Amino acid sequence: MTITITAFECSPDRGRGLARDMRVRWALEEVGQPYDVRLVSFDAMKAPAHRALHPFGQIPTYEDGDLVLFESGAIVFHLAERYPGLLPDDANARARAITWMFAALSTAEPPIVERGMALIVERDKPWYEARLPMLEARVRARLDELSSRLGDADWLDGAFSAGDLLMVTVLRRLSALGTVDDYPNLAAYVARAEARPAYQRAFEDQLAVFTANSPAA
Ligand code: GTB
Repeated sequence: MTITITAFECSPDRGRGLARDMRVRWALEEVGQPYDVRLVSFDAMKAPAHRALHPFGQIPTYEDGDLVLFESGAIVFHLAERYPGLLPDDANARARAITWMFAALSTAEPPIVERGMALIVERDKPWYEARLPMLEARVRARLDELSSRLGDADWLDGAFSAGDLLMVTVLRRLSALGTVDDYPNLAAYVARAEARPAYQRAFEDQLAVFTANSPAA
């Protein structure tokens, strides 16, 4: 049975690998599992057939035989548990890597997404300029802390793990703003992850979807 995930038919990120199917594609490449991608339109995402897979009508989803999952973090965790390559064998190191997965999604990602969403949906609102310094400060507080912890290490806790995979996808959400460039060790951390062959395969695959389906192609 081939694993099938869902992704945007035409991603609003224009192939920059920022939509959350990217982290699932990358994890699948890291663990060496082949997969199919079912592309969905915004309308299809909200239709009953897709909502049966994803209660919130979003991408990505994951299907493997009888197993249906949603939430990119849960999918990456499932892959990391089922296949070798994304979590250490040592029990304590594994627990720490899982901690970094949660840190990426529940501590680092919220202020970064909030900052990005403000740019997209609030830029023309009267409160945008007043709110911006607070949103920026929240993002930078997290980046200061993450940068301090990473120091000059390659990865967050020993070998590359699912924690790094998720953290890098979160940091990449800031790429249009250039904020991470103010933190040389975090910029190098993201570049190190992006140089991984598994990342590059995943990135090229999602970009190929955008290129094929965009009107300019
Ligand atoms: N918590 C869920 C998860 O991690 O899986 C969040 C899933 C989610 O937000 N999915 C988005 C979606 O389906 C796509 S990734 N949105 C459609 C909808 O809710 O109706 C979010 C995303 C969208 C666009 C960009 N971008 O353009 O840069 C980046 C990320």
